[in-house]
Amino acid sequence: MPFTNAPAAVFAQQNSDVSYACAMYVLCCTGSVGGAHLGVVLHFKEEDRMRTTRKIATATMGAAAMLALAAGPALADGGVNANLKPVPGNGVAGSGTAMVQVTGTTMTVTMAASGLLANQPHAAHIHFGADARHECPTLGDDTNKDGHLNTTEGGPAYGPVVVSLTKTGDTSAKSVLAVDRFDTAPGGKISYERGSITVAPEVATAITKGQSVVVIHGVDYNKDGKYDGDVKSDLDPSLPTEATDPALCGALRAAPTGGMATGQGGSAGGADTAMIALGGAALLAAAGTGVVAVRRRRFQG
Ligand SMILES: [Cu+2]
Repeated sequence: MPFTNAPAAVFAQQNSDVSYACAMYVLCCTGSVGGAHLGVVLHFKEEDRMRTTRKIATATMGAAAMLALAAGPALADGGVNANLKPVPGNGVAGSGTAMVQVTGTTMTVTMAASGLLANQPHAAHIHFGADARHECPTLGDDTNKDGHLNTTEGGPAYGPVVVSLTKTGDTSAKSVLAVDRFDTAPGGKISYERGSITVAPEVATAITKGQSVVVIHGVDYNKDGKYDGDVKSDLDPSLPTEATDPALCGALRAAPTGGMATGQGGSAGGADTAMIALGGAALLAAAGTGVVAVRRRRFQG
């Protein structure tokens, strides 16, 4: 006994890997001590292993839970942006960008555009309708076939007004044509920023989900530098249709940079979380299999 135990004791002192020393001890003692002792050592090892596995599984599931919690608020808060492009048929050679940062039911809107009719009020809105296509209209929406798209014809694409991007005062749909409070595009350019715009929770959710559309209105079909013509506005018959027809349009989608992934990236994040959760389950399953295998060996042996 002293002869066989001595190397194991020395080895244990030299080695911080206790489990390896323990295995060495088992090897050294198997012959002299017998099967009973080996069974006890294996039992301890099995308990260690189960404890370690439980710790790993708990840590993994904890991480998954934390990721799930982190993913929760990201659905309510987030940034979306849009490239504003000419509405087909409406003769505007312009472009622009819009960004909306949503925090709860409050948001900040930043917008820049150029190529608009200069020095005339341009109504601008965020449109959303649950039944809309959440996109900009095409000439396929020109139901009266006059070659232009008025605001109503664009409705199936972008839905009704949910936010009026006024410079001052009310920002609700009530201000849809508050022409004295919209940007007048000096030099054909709009540079707009407004914070603390509040919306209904369902609107905030729709915007962060990438379902809303920015529309800047006001065109000049006859290129005479003003809103005029015989055709009346579909929104307000006291105005010419030039004053309200959509000029630039862009769907607000999840921002490609700044914390939020693209629309598809967002769901990929959810998949990652699910995969980690699955990994935890797989680990638990594997641990279960291992424990069963050890037990079988013990009972068979
Ligand atoms: Cu609009």
